[in-house]
Amino acid sequence: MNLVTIERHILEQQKHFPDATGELTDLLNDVAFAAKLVRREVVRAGLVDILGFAGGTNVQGEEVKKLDLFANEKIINAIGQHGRFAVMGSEENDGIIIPPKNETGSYALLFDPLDGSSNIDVNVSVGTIFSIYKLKGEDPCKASIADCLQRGSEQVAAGYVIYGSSVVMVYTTGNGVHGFTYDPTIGEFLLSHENIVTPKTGKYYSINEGSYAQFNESTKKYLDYIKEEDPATGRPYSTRYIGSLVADFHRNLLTGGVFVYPPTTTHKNGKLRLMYEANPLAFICEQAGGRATDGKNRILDIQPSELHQRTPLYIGSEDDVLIAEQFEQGLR
Ligand code: AFP
Repeated sequence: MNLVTIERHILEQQKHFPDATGELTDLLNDVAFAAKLVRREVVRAGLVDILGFAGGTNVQGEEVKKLDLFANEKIINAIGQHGRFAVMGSEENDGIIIPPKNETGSYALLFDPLDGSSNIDVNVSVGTIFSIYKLKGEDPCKASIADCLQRGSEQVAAGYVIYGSSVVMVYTTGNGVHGFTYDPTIGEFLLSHENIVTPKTGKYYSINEGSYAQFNESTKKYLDYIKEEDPATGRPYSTRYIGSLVADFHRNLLTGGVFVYPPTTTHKNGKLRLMYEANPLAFICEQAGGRATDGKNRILDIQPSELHQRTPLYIGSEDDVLIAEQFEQGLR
């Protein structure tokens, strides 16, 4: 059996980029290491006294669980200490983070330490999502928020780790999408899903339909459409909604389907974060042959203006996303 660890795969991928210095390879390995630390705590969540609310709210005004804080600290410390990133941004932090020894870094890291945190207490999958950009300027000591606020199309790598029935890390550096399953007996992520290609159409739609009353008429029409009986177009689709974006996205990536978080009356620009959720998953989705938009524009083309910017999100199988978009644009 030819076992390929994530470290080896990342190193092999470097060969596709003749100008690579190896720095990005080290960065991805740092992220994989941090994911192992977070995994260790996530799988023990029921055993140790870290369940429940930390008592505060995060910058999005949401309740913060202790495990979110733990994951955030672990990632900042494990990754920040090597001086490879000049600047970082986390969904849990209001502003940018400048790691100590950042003077040698030439990259910016944006991450959501534990996505789907309201699922922690009930043993449902959660995940870490990350996105890596090259600094815009030459001097890492001058790294600033501008290095974080780049279009998604500027990402040099993105990925996520899903802590589910097994722990899986998926990443892209713009040369396909690759997935690795964690083997706890040897402490390694092993290649399990090479070159993931998402189906062109799927059979699942993922949306929080409980918010129906808050949707606009276009979204309501789309939901009526997707539930209609029409065997020729594979309808009705089945609903699958976990409430952890990373888990819903991962399932749809492998099986085909569409995830929609549209504008609502309470979240006029959608709920999900452009920098921490939509951009990294859009990069992965496109690399796997899928599509990701805000209903009108390609996610990766959106010029961000703030770190915690929100966006509507239509992501998944190309044909399915196109149909959802057509409804959103009033073309159907
Ligand atoms: P939490 O981290 O607060 O659980 O939010 C998860 C999330 O950002 C994303 O992972 C889900 O897809 C989405 O929110 C669920 O939102 P709704 O509860 O509004 O459906």
